[in-house]
Amino acid sequence: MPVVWSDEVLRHDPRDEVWVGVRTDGTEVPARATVLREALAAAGHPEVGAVAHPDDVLLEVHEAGLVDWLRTAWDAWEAGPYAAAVGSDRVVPYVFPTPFMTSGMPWRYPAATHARAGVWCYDTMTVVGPGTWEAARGAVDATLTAVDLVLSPTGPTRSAYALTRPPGHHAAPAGFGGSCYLNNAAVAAQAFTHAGMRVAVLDVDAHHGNGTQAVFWERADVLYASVHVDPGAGWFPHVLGYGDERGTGAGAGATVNVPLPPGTDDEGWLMAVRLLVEAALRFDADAVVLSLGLDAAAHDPESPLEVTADGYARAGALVAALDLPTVVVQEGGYHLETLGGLAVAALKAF
Ligand code: SP5
Ligand code: ZN
Repeated sequence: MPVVWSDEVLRHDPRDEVWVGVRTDGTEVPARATVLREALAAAGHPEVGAVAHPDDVLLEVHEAGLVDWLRTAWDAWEAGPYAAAVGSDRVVPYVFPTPFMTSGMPWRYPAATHARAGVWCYDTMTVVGPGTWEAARGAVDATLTAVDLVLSPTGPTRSAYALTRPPGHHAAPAGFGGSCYLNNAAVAAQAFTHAGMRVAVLDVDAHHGNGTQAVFWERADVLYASVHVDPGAGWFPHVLGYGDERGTGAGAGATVNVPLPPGTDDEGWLMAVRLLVEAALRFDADAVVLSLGLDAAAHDPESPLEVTADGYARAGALVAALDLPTVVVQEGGYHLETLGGLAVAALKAF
């Protein structure tokens, strides 16, 4: 299975996250990509370089305002000048100008970069620094290159893995967060639809992919199906990912959520993965995007699920058995010591 790689993905380093007012070590670190790359190479997966792609598919997934802000935020922060005045070399929002703040009164786009950040970013953990844009955009290029490989009529590959970082599934059309900036999986699915395909996005990250769900909420041609820790039990993204969210309008029934209680292990998790695969079959999908979060694993610091490497291997086998053109997109997974082995296990069956 080709592993699509871009050096750009290493350029984003959150360094710290502000979580509930506490400055903690960043979890979504560049070393994640390095350990994944090394483990997949050692397992014999060939590497393919990402090819630059234009913005067109990206701009079908995200509003231009979000993309423009991400592209320019770091330069604006430096030009501020804020870096010295504020004493931070990362852009972190502190005001969130929600509709509840303006209560129907006129809304203005704020002038300060740190206020604009809160227009587009919905949490305090997803900071912008030097290289954040380049990494997120490089991950999109890696994703689109993986789609090209799978769609190529002469290509020898029916599946490809995009080693994407930062991850993407929490990034919505006009709002980003959860360590995500641009939605790689949604870009892959949208690219497949240009080939006239019906697409099943299967999301096994420990967290609900609220961003991907938002992109396709009203779409009949893309199924979004996710297994994740129950947001109702107090887990990120807190307000979405409940079992009664099923899509609306043309997309009614094309969203499937299987929330699981904290502590769920292989058996319960794999039963849910089977439900996602069955949903893809019922949907009559022509292509699959697998949002491969490895943070459902037992040792992961960001989730309370208890999946083993064997569980990931069996989940990969269930998805591979669909025998459809498949792009695997890397999402979360933060335990550096086990991350590589989990990825190798998940891809074994492809
Ligand atoms: C893509 C993905 O897996 N995003 C997950 C984001 C969830 N993070 C929310 C909770 C963050 C709490 N982190 C505490 C430890 C910080 N070092
Ligand atoms: Zn996650």
